[in-house]
Amino acid sequence: MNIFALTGAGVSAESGLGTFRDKDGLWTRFDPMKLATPEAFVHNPDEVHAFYNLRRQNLLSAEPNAAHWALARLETGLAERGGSLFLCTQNIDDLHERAGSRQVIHMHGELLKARCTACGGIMPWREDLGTEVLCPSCRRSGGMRPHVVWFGEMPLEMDAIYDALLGADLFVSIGTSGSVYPAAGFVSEARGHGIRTCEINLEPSDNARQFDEGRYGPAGEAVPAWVEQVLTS
Ligand code: BV8
Repeated sequence: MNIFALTGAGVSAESGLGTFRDKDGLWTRFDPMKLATPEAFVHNPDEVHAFYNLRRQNLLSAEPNAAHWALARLETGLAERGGSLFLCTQNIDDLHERAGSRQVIHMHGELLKARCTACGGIMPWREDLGTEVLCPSCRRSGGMRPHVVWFGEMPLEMDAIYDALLGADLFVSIGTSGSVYPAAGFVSEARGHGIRTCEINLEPSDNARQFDEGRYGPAGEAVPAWVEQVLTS
């Protein structure tokens, strides 16, 4: 069986990384239009850097949770049965990789990578970023930014994502509110191609009615239970 899994902030919530739209979520404390857009970076680079520096430091002290470990087991288990897991995450953390997932597509980029807007270089980055930081490749300053997709920017690897989505037997959406596009549109793409759909979330998302099946509860419990069922059925 070929499964396409889309994950969102809810899969990392039990690792202590904030979600965006929950009660005390990030976007309830910070304005995404002032911190997660290219315009914001041009007008307030120091504020944008401070926002991502804080999140990068939080990430370095976070650990994967049972949901991340279960998805890594699913990838191995499906491969052993001649199937595949295509893991597409909206998250910019590296918790899927740290739990052992080998194929992960970060459609909204990665917090532990930096990109130079002068030379286009992309590099691993674990320290704070700032306007004074020199690009290790071209040695210019002022152009280093988090390698993250902001609102209004093109998500990454969209061709590979749509190819995998339309070739899947099952589309499962895990820990996402279904409020950011184009990711929020994947479920209707899947349905339009007769692909079975399942939502695993703390509670029904805005898109819940578009799913054939819904499994609700904390990802750390609901995802391992679902993976166990897939691998033993
Ligand atoms: C783009 C990185 C053009 C930065 C983020 C229609 C079509 C196309 C575009 C648009 C459109 N309408 C509007 C747009 C523009 C915009 C958009 O969607 N705006 C929204 C606000 C309406 N989209 C864009 O700008 C995108 N780019 O469109 O380019 C294009 C179009 C088509 C094709 C190609 C190009 C770029 C969007 C990317 C923005 N960057 N993140 C950063 O992280 O700082 S978005 C940000 O929100 C996150 O990355 C995440 O991806 C996204 C969604 O958040 P969720 O992951 O769902 O988190 P949320 O808090 O919302 O929900 C958490 C869920 O978990 C909840 O349901 C909760 O119940 C659940 N939960 C909580 N705890 C648990 C749990 N579940 C299980 N267990 C728990 N313990």
